[in-house]
Amino acid sequence: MSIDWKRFTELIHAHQRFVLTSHIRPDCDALGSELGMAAILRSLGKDVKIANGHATPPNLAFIDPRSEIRVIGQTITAEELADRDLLMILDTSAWAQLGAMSEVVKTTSAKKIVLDHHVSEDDLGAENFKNTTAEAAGRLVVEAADALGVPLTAEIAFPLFAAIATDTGWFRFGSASAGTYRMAARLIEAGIKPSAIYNALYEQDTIGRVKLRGEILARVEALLDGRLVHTYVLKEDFTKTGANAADTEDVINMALGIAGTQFAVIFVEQATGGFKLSFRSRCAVDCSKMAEKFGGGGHKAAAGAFVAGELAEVQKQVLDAVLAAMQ
Ligand SMILES: [Mn+2]
Repeated sequence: MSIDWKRFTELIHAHQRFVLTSHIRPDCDALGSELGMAAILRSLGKDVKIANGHATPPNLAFIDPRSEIRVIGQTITAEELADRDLLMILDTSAWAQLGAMSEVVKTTSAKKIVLDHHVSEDDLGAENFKNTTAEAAGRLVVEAADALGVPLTAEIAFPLFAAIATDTGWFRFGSASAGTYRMAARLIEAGIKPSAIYNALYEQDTIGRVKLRGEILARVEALLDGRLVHTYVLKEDFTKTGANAADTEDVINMALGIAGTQFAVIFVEQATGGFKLSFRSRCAVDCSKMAEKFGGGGHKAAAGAFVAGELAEVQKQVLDAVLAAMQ
């Protein structure tokens, strides 16, 4: 699906007061696309506000150094958006993803447009500018700048580089094409430093998190000639390392980095007892089906559940079920 940029630019030129929004649980593509688009529109003399359904998570605050992004009902009201004549939805086209902004989207008298790369059947009452083959919404914002004849400045390029870099897993997913690298090169030429963005995104661990990761990785065990790996975290590990429960996220993905691994399980002891399980799969075994056996759920490639009991018994129960599914 290709975008009619002529129509898009007509709509931009025909309006003056913009509000940009994106999805809840905002990621770097959502936030970066909003900030990049805001800078582009301001360079055309437009009045731009940004309002989301959820606050920017603290680990992504670096992308918005002037705290331009507001949260509806918290740092901006619906009344303050009443004078907007164009509402642009970026990086989503699903009602369920708009959170508290869905009420504004439903009731606004502004012209509505969607600029997105996701597949969705929802009718937001907007004119759609979608390219579901784009690796990131950030790409579409760069294309919008080109269509509008706006030169890329460092202010425009910084959030858009972060958007494209993160949606492609720092340019390593299958979605990262030669065109992605060419676009990244243009953004770098506009005056941004990828190393600073990488540092802000991926080099912000606490010492506690690194130590906790060490404990978890030291306990990795392999079964079925390495096709199945598992490890665990105990309550006392958190006190010992000073890490918190959220710091166990991603360690399971490191276990999947072992050559030959097809399925990984981590057992995380909960403060009130019992274990939270996380499953990761890159084989035919469906994580969501495995999680459902234990009252949990998720997706094919990643899922979770909770099982009460002591470590040894929980491990046996869960690993027996995984082994049976993998043999
Ligand atoms: Mn995206």
